[in-house]
Amino acid sequence: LREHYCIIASNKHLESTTMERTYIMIKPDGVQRGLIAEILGRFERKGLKLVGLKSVVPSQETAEAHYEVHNERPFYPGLIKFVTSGPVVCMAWSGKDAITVARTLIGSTNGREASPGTIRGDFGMDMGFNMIHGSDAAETAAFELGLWFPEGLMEWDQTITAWVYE
Ligand code: DAT
Ligand code: MG
Repeated sequence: LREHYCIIASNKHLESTTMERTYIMIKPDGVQRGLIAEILGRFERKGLKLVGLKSVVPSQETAEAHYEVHNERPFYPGLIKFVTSGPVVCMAWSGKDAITVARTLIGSTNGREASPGTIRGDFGMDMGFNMIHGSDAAETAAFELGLWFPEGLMEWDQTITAWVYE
């Protein structure tokens, strides 16, 4: 039985190597509106694991690097001004398919079109003021996590994991 248990335990360990990490950020409007705990709680209750958390006022350089893919778009200058205007909450969450799971919790970009039950669908009415950012792919997640958390992320065993994943 003990050997059997070890096989299950090591399979679980193997499976954990397919876990993803994603960069999530509560933007200045989410902070100003007092939605930090509400938003953070949704990720926490979902079963994702918090592996990075801090609050900063983003520098111009970090904001520009973060939104570089949009630098030709007409809304880019306003977006940079907005995201550097005050504190944001930087988070790293880990879990199976964490990138997609987080995007589903967040909802579509425009709050008026986002589904009820999503963060943007429940609290948002606009495109720019949509409260939260979530990485959209594995490559962008790796880039954004390195950009916002150059100090690295937390490694820890969460005891509830055994009750979150079968
Ligand atoms: P998302 O944040 O859903 O990944 P995105 O990557 O296309 O959306 O755009 C990044 C942010 O830029 C978005 O959260 C809000 C802003 N934005 C996007 N399109 C916009 C537009 N047409 N007008 C104003 N702001 C826009
Ligand atoms: Mg995006």
